[in-house]
Amino acid sequence: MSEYRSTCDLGELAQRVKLARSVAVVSHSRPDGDAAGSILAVSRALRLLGTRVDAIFTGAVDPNILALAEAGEVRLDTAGPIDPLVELAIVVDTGSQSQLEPLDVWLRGMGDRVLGIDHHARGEDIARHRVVDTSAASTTQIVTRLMDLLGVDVRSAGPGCRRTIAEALFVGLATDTGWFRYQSADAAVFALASRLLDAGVDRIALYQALEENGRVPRLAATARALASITHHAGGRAILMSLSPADFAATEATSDDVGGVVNIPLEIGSVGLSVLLTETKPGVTKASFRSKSRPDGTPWLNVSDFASKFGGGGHALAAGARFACAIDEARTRVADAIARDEGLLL
Ligand SMILES: [Mn+2]
Repeated sequence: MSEYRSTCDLGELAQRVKLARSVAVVSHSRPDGDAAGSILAVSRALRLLGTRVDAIFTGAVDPNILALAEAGEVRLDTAGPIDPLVELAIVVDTGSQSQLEPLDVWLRGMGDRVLGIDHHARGEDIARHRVVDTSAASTTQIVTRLMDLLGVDVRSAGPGCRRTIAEALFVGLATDTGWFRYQSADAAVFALASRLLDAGVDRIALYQALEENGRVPRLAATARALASITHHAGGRAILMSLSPADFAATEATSDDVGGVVNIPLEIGSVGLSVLLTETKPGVTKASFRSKSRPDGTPWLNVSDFASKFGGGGHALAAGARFACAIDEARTRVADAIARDEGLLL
């Protein structure tokens, strides 16, 4: 496995994109705001340039995320593009083999015709030609630079689509910075936000559509997650879990509990929050969240912490998957916290 870093610059990437007549744009399974925003921004721009674009969302897609796309703009859950003449694959917001699993066979078949645009610190050699900028707050921040290199006006809507490229870029920027609260929301992020608001983005409507549009089962599931809290590392770490029985009893799905992992960080003395969910028997997902100390450094780099379990992400937000039931996963995470307790001081 080669090191996960840029293998070319964005200008070279733009040249390759310009030459392709047919591309597929993909990202990780269960796309979040940045994955979906990046796919939509790139596909809207390329369609404007006359390129044939297959925009693909894989995995179970949160309905609020799906609603960012217009009818017919993206295809769901597929092993690859319908068009066999696709010349280029553009992978955005991930370089992780496990997150691209539904597209694995097709991507391998594409060989060196895979381009990557990402801001994660870890990944595999899937996109031979890639730009990895870990200083970017969102992948859409890098995609904006690509738009500028392609000479595409972000105020444009996609062809046959009322929604603009700017809106898709903003969604990624806003969601990946916790709506401009995280450490990553620096002056460049606010400058880009300003540019996108100038381009007509309705941030209130987007906030409501994404963050104030939950389903009722969220409340009961949140109550169960909070009731499951155990304190670790002298109270500096919190573990929560939602078992298959919890999901069944509350009629909630994993989409309904997005952001619940952040709640314990509202407590001043808590620097690590973990939520474990078992939605498929024998498969447990862990979400890890930390927050900044007053000096700006993370309480705990949860990307490093998640990598102990084969996961990854960002310094303050990361995840991992366990091939075991929730109780065993909970024990493994609690043991790792106990070993790492010193890091949380
Ligand atoms: Mn991202």
